[in-house]
Parts: sequence; C-alpha cells; structure tokens
Amino acid sequence: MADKVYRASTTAPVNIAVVKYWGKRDPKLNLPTNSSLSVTLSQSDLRTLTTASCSASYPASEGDSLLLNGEQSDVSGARTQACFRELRARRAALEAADSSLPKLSTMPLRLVSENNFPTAAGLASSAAGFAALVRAIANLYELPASPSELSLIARQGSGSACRSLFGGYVAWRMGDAADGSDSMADQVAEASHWPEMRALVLVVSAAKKGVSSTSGMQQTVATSGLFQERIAKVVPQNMAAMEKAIQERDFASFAEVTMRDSNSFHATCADTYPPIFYMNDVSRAAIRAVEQINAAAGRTVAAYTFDAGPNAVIYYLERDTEPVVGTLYHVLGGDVDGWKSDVIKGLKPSI
Ligand code: 2P0
Repeated sequence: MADKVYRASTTAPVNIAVVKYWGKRDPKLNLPTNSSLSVTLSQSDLRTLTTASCSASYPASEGDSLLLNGEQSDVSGARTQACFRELRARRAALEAADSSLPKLSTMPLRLVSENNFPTAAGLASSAAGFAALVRAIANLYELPASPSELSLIARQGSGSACRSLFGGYVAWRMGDAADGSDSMADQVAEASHWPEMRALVLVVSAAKKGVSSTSGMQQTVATSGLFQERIAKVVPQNMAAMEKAIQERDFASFAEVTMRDSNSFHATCADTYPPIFYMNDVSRAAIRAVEQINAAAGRTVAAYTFDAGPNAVIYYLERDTEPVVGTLYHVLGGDVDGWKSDVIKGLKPSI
C-alpha cells in the first residue's frame, strides 16, 4: 500500500472575455476591481489536459512538481502554492473526519499538463492551466466541491482561470468580501443556449507579450484616471447589457458591448503611465476589417476583441461564416504586412 500511486485526470478549456478583467483590488488574493464575463471555447479545440498523482513512495525531498508541455515548471510561486494549500486543507479536513481515508494530503503531488493548442496560437494558457490543475487535484482528493467552489481556488492561481471551470457563458462576480469568499464564477448560460456562436482566432504574433497581465494591470490601477471611470461606470453597464444580450440571443448587442469593452480596456492601457500598447498596426487592421464587414452586411455580423496582446478573437454566428471568415481571409490574408495566415476558425463554445 505504501507505494500505491493515486491518480486523476481532467481537462479545462480556454475562455475569451467579452467584458474584461483588468485590475486587482487585492493582488495577494487575486481579487478583481470589476466583474467580467467570458465565453468558454470548446475543449476539442483548445484545452489543457492535466493528470495529478500522489504517493507515499514519491520522495518527500523532491516536493511537489509540475511537468508542463514536457518541461519541468516552477511550482514555488505564491499563486501555485496558494492553490496547493487550499486543496490540501480541504482534503485534510476530510481525512480528519474519516480516519479510514488514505492521507493523500501529506503526500507529494506530481502534475503533468499538456495544452492541445500550439504555442504559436499566441493564446494565454494560464486560465485553462490553473482550472485544470485545480480540478485534477480536487478529483484526486475526491473533494465534494462545486465548480463555483473550485473557481474560488483557481482564481488564486490566475484570475481568469476561475471562469474556465464552467462551459458556455460565464461571469466572474467580483464580490466585496475582504477575504475573497464571494469572488467566484457562475454560469450565465449554457453553450447550448446559443449554439450558433463561433469564435475565430486571428494570429498576429505568437511572441510572448511585452508587459505581463499581472504587472500591466497593477500599473493601470496605480496611474490611470480613465480606469476609475471604467470600473465605476463602464463595466457595470457592460455586464448588465451583456447578460441581457446573451439571454435574448441578441448578436448585435452582444457584438457592440464586446467591441466597446475591448476598446475601453485598451484605452485604459493607453491611459496608463507610461502607456501600455498591446494592439499593433495589424490588430487595428483587423478592427477596420470587422467594421467593413459589418458595413457591407448592413447589420452587425462580427465582433472583435483583444486581450493583453495583438491577436484578435472574432465572434460571429455560424450562419454568417461566409461574409465574416471569407472577408477576413480576403482582406487580411495577403495584403497586410505582418499578418499570419494561421488562424483557428469555427471554434464553438463548449457544451
Ligand atoms: C480577461 N485578461 O478578462 C483579461 C482581458 C487579459 C485581458 O484575464 O494576474 O492572466 O493571473 O490574475 O488572468 C489576463 O489576466 O491575470 C486576463 P492574473 P490573468 O481575460
């Protein structure tokens, strides 16, 4: 029994925010300055697969470890340690209540994690990564935790990770408790509520971003006046309008709020001192292309959004694939310097 290896695996998908998380009111607990809302993409397209194992036979001197895409990764960071600590505490409580349970909480953890999307996609992987890490260990420990409870833990690994514990349309409610106990995600609607939704990732650059999200948002909180307007007025309005648009399957409203919120987020980046620029000329060409597509269609058929980097994600409905995807290939394919042809298209929100 002493050398028995306990093991559990899980996958977690990538999510792309349509109302952006940007700013921490408590950097230690990863508590945000505003709520956010995202669409979780299909696991068959973009996901992290993580296996967690533990055993009394794993040498204690080696401690916990994480093999990420085949390479040893550092687990000593405060965020990863916070996730391990929270999960072990919950397991230890179960073991204290039932002495017949094996003492998994005292054993070293080994994690093996793989992304199925190419690094060249230039997508941030921390959301899917921490969501998979937390759920794999929760499964290993047989914790009776709901997705919302797990989202509380994953949030401490990376803020956006709390949204990847759910499929479909997901809100991260900022909460107001000082200990973060009410800052967690919930599902606004299942993917099946709006099955025509599609996302297209336009890869401008796979290069690692210049300013990390963590440090970028700290600089914005500290220096941008525009940011105060965003968190007090713009985001609360956008959250309400976005939830309504999703409930009513109103693509024109969904698209307008998505584009306005991306623009607002990047405006606060530009208002940060010194300014932060995540979009480049190629990103702005994608915005113009979406404007052209919508003007030509005479209605809103496409919405762009940009995270902390130059790559665009375009949301559209399946029935508008031809004018949206066809035109983007045509407009951006050959003519724009710096554009890469490798796009990931037709991504469906996960079930
Ligand atoms: C989002 N981003 O809502 C926003 C939009 C980037 C722009 O969440 O410091 O990697 O680990 O909590 O979650 C990226 O920030 O930051 C992010 P940490 P995270 O998706």
